[in-house]
Amino acid sequence: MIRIDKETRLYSTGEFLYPCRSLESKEGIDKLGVFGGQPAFEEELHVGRPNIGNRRGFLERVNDILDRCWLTNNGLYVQEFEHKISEMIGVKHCIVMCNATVALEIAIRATELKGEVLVPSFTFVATAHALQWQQITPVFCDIDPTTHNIDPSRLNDMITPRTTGIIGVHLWGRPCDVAGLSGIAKKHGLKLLFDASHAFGCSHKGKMIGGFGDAEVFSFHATKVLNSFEGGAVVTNNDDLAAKIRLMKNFGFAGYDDVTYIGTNGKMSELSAAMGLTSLESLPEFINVNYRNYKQYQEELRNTPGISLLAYDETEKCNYHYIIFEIDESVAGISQDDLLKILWAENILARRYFYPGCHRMEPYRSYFPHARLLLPETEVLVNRVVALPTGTAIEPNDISKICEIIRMVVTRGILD
Ligand code: T4K
Repeated sequence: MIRIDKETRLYSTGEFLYPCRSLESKEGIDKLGVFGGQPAFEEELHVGRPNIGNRRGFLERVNDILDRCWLTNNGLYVQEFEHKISEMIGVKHCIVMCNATVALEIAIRATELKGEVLVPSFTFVATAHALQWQQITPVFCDIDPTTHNIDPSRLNDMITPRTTGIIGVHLWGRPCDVAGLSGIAKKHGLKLLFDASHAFGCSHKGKMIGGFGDAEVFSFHATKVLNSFEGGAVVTNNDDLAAKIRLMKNFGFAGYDDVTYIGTNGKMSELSAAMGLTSLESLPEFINVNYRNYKQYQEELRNTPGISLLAYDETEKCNYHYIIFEIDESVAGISQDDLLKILWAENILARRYFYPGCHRMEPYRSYFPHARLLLPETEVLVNRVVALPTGTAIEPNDISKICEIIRMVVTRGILD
């Protein structure tokens, strides 16, 4: 039920209470799902519905796997997937794995990180967990508010005798300041890894992401631009490191009875590799759709007060996989949280990635209760970022409807 109080100019429904510019401007607002209207979409729209490539091609590969009765352990499809990725990225070695979290853990172990490692807090929690899982302390560094990536200028003050490495995250597929991070790593003798989970198919200064630092890690999770159901990969140009990682992801086995390292089971199955190869064939098409969506969102949200869509550098290769905007509550007149409630009530399942920052998640919140004092930009950004639905499951009409709702909420009505 909507209640409109003419005296106070407040709209309210249950937990919502909004100052209203004028009652004349309410047209359409009372139709919103959050005020009891029909949701704009019958079915839920997700941020990252998986891209499904050529179904027939995939099923042929599945049949082939079953016919050959080779299901995992460095099968032919895994080898082909690795070869194709190396070729595409222009990197010497690609070792595919069961997911990016295990790939990160193995890359961290193989590069012998220990003690403390500098990471952004504004990332998916797997980046931090991959360290803590091995009793290595993630030391959270703030981000540059314009790039959303780790800010190299803050790192020097955070390096201690226990620091052994840096993990940069190419958030949203937008590259870190690679030169800045490499300079600091070199100066202090630190290892440099990149969590490139979002950045498959992206380039930096004309060079494909995957070839920077000591190693980089991709994710091929279902929700990523290229998916293998679950999956990930470490890519590196370092021969020794690659050999070690290859052993580690297979329990450390160098031969049938010969274990040379402590290892784990990080292997990718043939089924996943078949999906990965099928996705790879359709990658240009997926990226085209992402680009189309991005341009449409850009056009339709242009000049919406308090809403700034994150821009990609179109002179570089880019997968355009995340549609991200920042909301400035003081201009938009509505908070990130309330906007999300409105969108969810329309079945638009927008997300506030990566709220509230790793430093506010356990165990880090308990370990470092004052971490937020060193993370002012992260603290602001987690309350501003919203990810919108995109990918091949979203149609141009859907985008128009989503943008219409955002524009209506922000510009017409509910707020002072
Ligand atoms: N580093 C970074 C920077 C990362 O972003 C990630 C993963 C990693 C490391 C670790 O990579 P992996 O170990 O996962 O390979 C998702 C993904 O689960 C996660 O992989 C991803 N980052 C993160 C950014 O997003 P959520 O919180 O969105 O929940 P999830 O996976 O339940 O997906 C919800 C979305 O997808 C909705 O959009 C619903 C839809 N969905 C999901 C699946 C799995 C489908 O429609 N079909 C599906 O099969 O985490």
